[in-house]
Amino acid sequence: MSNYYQPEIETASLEQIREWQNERLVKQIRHVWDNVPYYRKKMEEKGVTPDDVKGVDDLKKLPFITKADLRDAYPYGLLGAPLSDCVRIQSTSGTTGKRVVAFYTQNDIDLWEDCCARAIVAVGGTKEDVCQVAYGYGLFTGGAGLNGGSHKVGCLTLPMSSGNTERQLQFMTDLGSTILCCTPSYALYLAESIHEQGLSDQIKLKAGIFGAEAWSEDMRRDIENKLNIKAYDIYGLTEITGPGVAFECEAQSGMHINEDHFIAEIIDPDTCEVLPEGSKGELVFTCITKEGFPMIRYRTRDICVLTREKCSCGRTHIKMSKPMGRSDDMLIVKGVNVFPSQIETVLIQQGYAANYQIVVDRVNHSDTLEVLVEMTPELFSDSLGKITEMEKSLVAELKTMLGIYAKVKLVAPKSIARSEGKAVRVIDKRKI
Ligand code: DLL
Repeated sequence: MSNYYQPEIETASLEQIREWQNERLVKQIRHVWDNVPYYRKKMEEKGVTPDDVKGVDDLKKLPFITKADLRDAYPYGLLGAPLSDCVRIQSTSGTTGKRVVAFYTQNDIDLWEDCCARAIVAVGGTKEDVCQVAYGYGLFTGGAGLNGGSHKVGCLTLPMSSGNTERQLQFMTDLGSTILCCTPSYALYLAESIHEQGLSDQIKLKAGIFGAEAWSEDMRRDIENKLNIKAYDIYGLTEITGPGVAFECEAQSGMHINEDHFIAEIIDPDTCEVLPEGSKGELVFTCITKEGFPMIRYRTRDICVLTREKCSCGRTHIKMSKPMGRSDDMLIVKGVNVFPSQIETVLIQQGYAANYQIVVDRVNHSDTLEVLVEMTPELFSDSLGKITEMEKSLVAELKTMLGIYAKVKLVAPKSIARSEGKAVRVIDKRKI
């Protein structure tokens, strides 16, 4: 068993976890008060001083940090360590507004890579594995995080980055990759390409670590069947480190949050009230060990549920559900809340792959919803003369799921533009 299964940490008692969190939180709050004027000002505005924070129970007294704060403080206003102690930046993949730039000291990189190493070990990774990292490298955190984690576990690491599918498949077959790390949409794309090229017999993959975008349980099953592997979820965000903030274990029922580094809360996104365990709401993180970019009560906008139920893997750290959407990009179409994951569920249940694009527009003051759905090659070759019928059937299923009419257009396999990184699922023309 690798060093990066850390039972003394990962299976610690709740009392022990709280003790670490209390001690580290108090230290972190004192540190930002003394060293980060932006935080001090926010705390002063709320009438809180470090003396008011004695442990996790006092977290709720502290102000939240949002993306708007990151924009205000861009680029250096939230630095928690001297710039000369920072050794790296990473940045978000967002296309609008200013990018988020996060700073890392060497300790930050170490703890981040430890978290990713834990994720790899949790899917059965050891130094005998060949780990193909097909997340983007560069400013995006996916490649860097899993690459570092893979090194720490001692896997043979293939730093492929995303894209160049031919090369991915060549290395995967020639070097016998056993673990694949990439976005779930790219995993599906690779699976389709493997199938088309008749390479299934030459693939040695046993597990995949997929995250960075929303994917449903149906999509998990689809990937598992197509690649004949176990598919595990991994969650994270640039502001908090990157991938590895939380990861799935063999139980595949929620992701353990690395609670020795991050304290998680769930709040009501409208009232900001802290909700009890088991409630659905917005996830908020506080970094208690990070130095360069120590986020305090950062509002992720991701909607999920936290549970501290006993896990069959033995880990005691609290679990988060798959994000069920975002408090800010949930679509409201004709007054109805629409989550892309609902549409995905219908498509997969109807035998389509999760390759789709949702286009929302406003015509004559009324919202329109259109779903472009890529056919699988099998459906495509079988579809002659049946397209209208197939589209009608999807319209009916979507109406049942969403409660509103969505126009459906079936398109040829691989005709929806793919970034080969994160899939562009939604085009909301009303905002342009
Ligand atoms: O996506 C970090 C990452 C890389 C996670 C590789 C997992 C694997 P950002 O680009 O900053 O960071 O985007 C963060 O992506 O707030 C979520 O909305 C979404 N997200 C990340 N992981 C998942 C997941 C990386 N497993 C934003 N399921 C987050 C659903 C996810 N959404």
